[in-house]
Amino acid sequence: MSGTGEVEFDPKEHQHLRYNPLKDSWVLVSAHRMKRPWAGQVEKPPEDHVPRFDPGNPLCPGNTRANGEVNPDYGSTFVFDNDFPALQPDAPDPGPDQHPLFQSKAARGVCKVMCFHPWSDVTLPLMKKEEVVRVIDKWAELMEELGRTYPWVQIFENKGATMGCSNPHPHCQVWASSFLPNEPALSDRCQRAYYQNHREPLLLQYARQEADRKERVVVESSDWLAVVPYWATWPYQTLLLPRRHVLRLSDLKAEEREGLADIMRRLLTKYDNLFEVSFPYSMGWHGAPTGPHLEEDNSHWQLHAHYFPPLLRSATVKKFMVGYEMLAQEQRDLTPEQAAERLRNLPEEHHKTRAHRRGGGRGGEEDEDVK
Ligand code: H2U
Repeated sequence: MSGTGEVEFDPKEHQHLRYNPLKDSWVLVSAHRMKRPWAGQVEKPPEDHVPRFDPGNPLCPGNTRANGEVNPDYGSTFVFDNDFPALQPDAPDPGPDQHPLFQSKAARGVCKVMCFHPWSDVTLPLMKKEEVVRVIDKWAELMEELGRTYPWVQIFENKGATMGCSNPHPHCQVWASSFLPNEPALSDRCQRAYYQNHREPLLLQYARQEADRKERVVVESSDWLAVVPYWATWPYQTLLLPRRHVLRLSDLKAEEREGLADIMRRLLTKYDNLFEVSFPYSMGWHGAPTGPHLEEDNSHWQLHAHYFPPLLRSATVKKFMVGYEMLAQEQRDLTPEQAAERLRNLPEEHHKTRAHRRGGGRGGEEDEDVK
């Protein structure tokens, strides 16, 4: 089947496929679907009033965790071993099974939880820049420490109940594994193949193209770039990456870490301002594999973070990745350019700070501390 040739193609009106070079897969873009009325599920808006300290919250300073350990009275970041780890260092090998349909392998590792801040009522965009730099330094430290032996260290943050986050305290998780998980393994293959064909890292060339084309840029600085990728699946998905060729978080220089803290705060402030809620998402870092791969040539890799936020139309209507996405392929409802434009045009002052400045904020003493 071919197009009629009479109507000029408009990505906002005409469905089409876009290629994701990091996953070697296609996404169906059908922006005209945003016009349909919504009578489906409505989420509960994210909790807006979180107490700064909750004596019952196991992530707060001085509180007792599930395993009976008492948290120190920490004043910055705090890392502890997950009391319910999905990966443990000493699991035995599953026995061999010669049948190709019943394959298994050993899986070992460690799972850590990292609190970003002693207060439960702040999130990264509401933290001071130097506090965010401390989070980045700790990420880099964990990456280096766990990456000495483990081939993959996944740093990820689930934010908001919509993304399965069980605790409002600002935190992320770090899982180090004895194997390269599916997503980074696919990304590794794709970046390697691109590098072999083009003699330049895929994401370095991509960042340069996006910086020139501008239409999908959300925020940028001399060192960093955040775009809604051309192949984005989630409505307001973004890709955050350095402009310089950097393999891993631990390779970032001090000034690049400061720049990262800045751009993260700008991006996440825009996210929160979009629907004036603490924006839920899952995010995580991808960089060159570690452990035994540290000695290999990983020039095809470029460090980057993926942000996958589920909200689509409002604070209460999210995108469902269900029927077609599960059984056929990923599909999105507004173009990445439309999403980028919306985010780009939002103010860089957090709506809570603005409300506080205008005297209409949450009120009370705590506003003193909204940065
Ligand atoms: P999530 O909200 O992203 O699920 O992270 C919270 C993690 O904290 C979760 O993995 C761990 C949970 O296992 N946790 C502990 O290790 N100890 C506790 O006492 C409570 C929560």
